[in-house]
Amino acid sequence: MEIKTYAGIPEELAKLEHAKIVLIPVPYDGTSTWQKGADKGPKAFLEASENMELYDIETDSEVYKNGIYLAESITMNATPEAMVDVVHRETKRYIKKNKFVTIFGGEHSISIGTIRAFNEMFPSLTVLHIDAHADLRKSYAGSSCNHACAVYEASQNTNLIQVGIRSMDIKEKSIMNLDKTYFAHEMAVDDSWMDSAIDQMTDDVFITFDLDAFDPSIMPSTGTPEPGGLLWYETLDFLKQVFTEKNVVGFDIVELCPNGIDKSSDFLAAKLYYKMLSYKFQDDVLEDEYENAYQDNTITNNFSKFNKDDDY
Ligand SMILES: [Mn+2]
Repeated sequence: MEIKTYAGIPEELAKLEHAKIVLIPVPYDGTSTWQKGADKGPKAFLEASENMELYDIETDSEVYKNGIYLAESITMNATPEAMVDVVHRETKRYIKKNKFVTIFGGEHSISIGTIRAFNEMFPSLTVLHIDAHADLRKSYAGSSCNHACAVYEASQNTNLIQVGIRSMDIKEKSIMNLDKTYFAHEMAVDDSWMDSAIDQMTDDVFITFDLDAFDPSIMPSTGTPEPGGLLWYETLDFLKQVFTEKNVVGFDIVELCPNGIDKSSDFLAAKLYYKMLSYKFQDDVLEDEYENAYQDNTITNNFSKFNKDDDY
């Protein structure tokens, strides 16, 4: 991948030692059942991010100034199990460095590795699973590391809360905890699901966000689009509450399956990622020494998506 820093941020802000945030791309698409292409997700996401303005109006912040380290992409694809092992190991390695670790897939099977890492590091973990699909199969197509099994392990050993679900196999009912499942058809007519879901969370929350949770009208670029999904502002409203009331310890975003014609989905994914970071760090005041160091730097000082000569 020719992209050197996340969103083209200055290199000083992209160094691992100073960055509070780590982004791990996982361009994996080994087990998807229908449309292929989630392996192209990270590249499309990073390209859209480069063309996004980095001041967030709503939080009045520039979260990239906390530093975002773009880790090397995880490209292991020998077997689904080998991929999950590497994702688990790398995610855990960066959590241990006290970074806020984020992962961009790739298909949803990568989350088996990310959740396993966070669950080992945070003893009473809630996994907030936002998705059109239940993903609760114990195994599928001969593997327990298939995308259809993304949160089976989490259902067994974390406090799993599922939001946006509108497609599943009848066999998954035996595994699903209905008290902690928010179905899309119920969410559409009653917005009390937000408070109810948050009430059921422990303090430490990991979010695994499958982009097909969104309505295909705003997010067509996913492998298995399902009608009746979440819209933009209700999703942000919910996420903002979760980030405000809980300690979100990390998140992954999966299943961007870009197409060559319509780029709007790539931009939605880029914006979603940046919004989630903005909510996470909105109350953090940047340390003076960082601010001062960067103010001395002419490159950073003039950093803008627009031409440096533009007047304001
Ligand atoms: Mn899904």
